Amino acid sequence: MTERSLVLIKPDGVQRLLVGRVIARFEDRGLKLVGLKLLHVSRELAERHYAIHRDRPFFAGLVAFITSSPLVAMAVEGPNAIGVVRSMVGATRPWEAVPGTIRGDFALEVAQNLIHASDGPETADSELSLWFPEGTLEYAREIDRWALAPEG
Ligand code: D4T
Repeated sequence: MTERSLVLIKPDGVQRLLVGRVIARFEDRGLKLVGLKLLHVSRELAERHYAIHRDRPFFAGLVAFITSSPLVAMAVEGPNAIGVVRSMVGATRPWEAVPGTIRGDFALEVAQNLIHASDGPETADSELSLWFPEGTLEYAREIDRWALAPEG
């Protein structure tokens, strides 16, 4: 099933010069980039994105962190993209993330865990509308006749 997922490379990823390497992992896997931008997030957008954590003790720190410096927002598409991306990202607590995952290879702290990815279809839909209100792209890639099963 073709899905779309929102991925954020958080400010620590941009500051640590890891943007290209993280994007390359998704490209290497075969996922299609259908949205990509660098932005300095407003407090309002950060609070809406993390609304589910509003009552958690780490909420204020989380919003402060994600608004502290630019981040990269991207939309990726592919078969079972939501689960595939989550498994590539690794566990929320980086010390539990398996080596080979993005957090398992590049992160140590939960507050600076480098990356966010949608955790289910409903979340993906609402996050994509929040971060890409202008919509995402549709286009064909020549490589897909080698990387993906034919439709139908
Ligand atoms: P995000 O949403 O950033 O992709 O992370 P996860 O989906 O993997 O995990 P989450 O929603 O449970 O956490 C959101 C965000 O909060 C930070 N955090 C989390 C924190 O600073 N302290 C904590 O104890 C937890 C659980 C890290 C990610």
